[in-house]
Amino acid sequence: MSGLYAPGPKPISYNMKNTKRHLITAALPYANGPVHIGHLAGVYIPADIYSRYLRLKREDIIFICGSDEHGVPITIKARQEGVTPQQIVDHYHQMNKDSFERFGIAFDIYHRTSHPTHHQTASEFFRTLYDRGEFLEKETEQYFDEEAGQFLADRYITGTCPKCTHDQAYGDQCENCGSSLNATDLINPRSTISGSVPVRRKTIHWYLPLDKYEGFLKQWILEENKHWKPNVYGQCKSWLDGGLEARAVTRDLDWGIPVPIDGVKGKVLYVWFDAPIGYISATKDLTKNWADYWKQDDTRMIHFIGKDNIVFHCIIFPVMLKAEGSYVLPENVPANEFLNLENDKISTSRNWAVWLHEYLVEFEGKQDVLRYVLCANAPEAKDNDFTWKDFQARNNNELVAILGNFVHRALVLTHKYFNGRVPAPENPDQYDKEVLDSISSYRDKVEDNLDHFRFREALKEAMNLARLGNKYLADTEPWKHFKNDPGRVKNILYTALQITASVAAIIKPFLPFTAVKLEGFLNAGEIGWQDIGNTSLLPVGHEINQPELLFDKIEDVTIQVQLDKLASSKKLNEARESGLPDLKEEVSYEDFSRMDIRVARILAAEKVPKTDKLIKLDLDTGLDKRTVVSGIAEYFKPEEIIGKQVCILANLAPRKLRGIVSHGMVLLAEDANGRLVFVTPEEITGEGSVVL
Ligand code: B3M
Ligand code: ZN
Repeated sequence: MSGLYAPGPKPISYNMKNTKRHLITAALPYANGPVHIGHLAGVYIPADIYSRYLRLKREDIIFICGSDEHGVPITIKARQEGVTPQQIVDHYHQMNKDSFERFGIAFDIYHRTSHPTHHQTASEFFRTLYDRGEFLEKETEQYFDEEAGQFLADRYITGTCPKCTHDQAYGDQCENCGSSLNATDLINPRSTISGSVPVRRKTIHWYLPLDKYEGFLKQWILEENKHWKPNVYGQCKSWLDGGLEARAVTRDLDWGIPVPIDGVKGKVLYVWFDAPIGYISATKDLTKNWADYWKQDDTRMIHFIGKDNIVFHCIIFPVMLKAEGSYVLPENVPANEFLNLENDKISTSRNWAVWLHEYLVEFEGKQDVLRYVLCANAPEAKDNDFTWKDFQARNNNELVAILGNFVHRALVLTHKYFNGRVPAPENPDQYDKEVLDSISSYRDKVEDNLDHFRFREALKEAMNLARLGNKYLADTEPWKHFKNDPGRVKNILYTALQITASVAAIIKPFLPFTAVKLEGFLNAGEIGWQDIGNTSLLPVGHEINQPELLFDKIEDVTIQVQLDKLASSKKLNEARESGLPDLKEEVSYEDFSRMDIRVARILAAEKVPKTDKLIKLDLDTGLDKRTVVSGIAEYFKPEEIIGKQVCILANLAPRKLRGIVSHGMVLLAEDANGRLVFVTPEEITGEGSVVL
């Protein structure tokens, strides 16, 4: 079973029933970092479950995603790493695409917004609105970093949020209260490039007049979309109650889609203008029938997103689509809240996360365990917490003890008593019949929950079918009856095997890898969604394969490794907060060995006149006598250090300090508060001893 991938996307356009076609989108992750469990629980797992479910029902559905490759977060990352933005997006696009695929997130296409199709689609979209006079052209004053010589848009600027006073709000959004902001709203703005206080400069931009669409939005959301999730509806309502303003949809940046107006240079489309158009571009590159999905009224467009994206998908993008006029609007936007990790906010910069690409290596073959835990624990109505202990408990007590145990017992007993062949039921009793009759009701409950985006409940109902099987075997105890009543055991295993076959289908949207394995054990080909509840799915005499374990127990040591990893992130974060600098970049042994570090004795010491910090030292290095100037006067009195042995970097190129030539450098240890002590040999040793 190694190298097993989830069943991939099925060919599109089944169109078997005459129902709506579904256009399912999942937020395009920024290609500036890897995907973590917060993204998965919030967006990709529910979106994938939903898409798989619709495919299983043979609906006409496409599932769209891709990398968001523009915007300031990308350029900031590139600047930090000293590479080009294109190198950053190439790296993370490939990484995230691979991780999603290996994790069984079965997109029909994973596109990217640096793709020419997208540049063209987004430019045309802008141009249509521009030509129609939809935008306001305004000259305003924007913040400009004089040191960096550039305008500061979005994440290039931070300051205090005017709404909630959070002091790390960005120029486009406050992540604390979710408000969407203009850079000029920030209190105490600072440049994130140079740290300097920016000045204002005049610049021209194009604005989308959201205020003009307030009436439309109020009618469409507040009246016609009352069925949206309360968290989504509530956020939209508070936006609309607060009143909308025109929003700039262009920026003074050099990374992005150039503003398609003649004579305009150095300006690009705002990332949140182009990114959602990425859904359209992706569809174009997926199918030549793309317009059916985007422009026909019988399309059901569903956006899966996290709560920080609500305003963009419920207000701004719909206004863009409405203004353009030929596109459908979303039918629903089932946004989730946030997932925390071990009681703390997931954070990339603090390395407080479980990264998907690492999980896939460290928990090879256990994709479904994480899929299960993140769905069972999804932040559907409120923020929720992921803990490794809960991960372990859900694996051991639910996947192993309920699902795995039931399936294993049913299959192993069939091999033991009936040579792996489905036995013929003989006079089934009331209990057998009731159990078989109830199977289809589990499908109904799963469907009802999935239809309403209640993924946790849906998963619970799917697991309840395995629970039913487990309870049935525990109640009927076939292992006790085989000797005296083999006919009874035939009924029991016949029933248990039929449940198992339905289990294989009902878990498909949630646990696709496990479903494939289970189908393999049952040797019955693909079991369809409509087959759930069919009480003769495995015909009498059908031969099943030898089963393996579906799940194995996760031991404490495995969990401890993960907890230790988080503990080291915590320690590092605390060290940083206390003022200790980060570790420097790795050096080779050759680099290190070029440093000539020696033990020397201080022969004489005196303060350098007219300075606060400098002391002039005369040293005996064993090889020579020399002068070194050191910035230690705040911590040591010259007369107290004469005679001491210290370590020095002896081959540092001479430097002139206050007119004195310093030949080398005394080594000092500086703590988080800036206090200095000498690095000295632990015992007296010969001058000139080499530090290795
Ligand atoms: N890249 C923001 C995010 O990853 C953004 C989503 C775009 S969806 C069109 O949260
Ligand atoms: Zn705020």
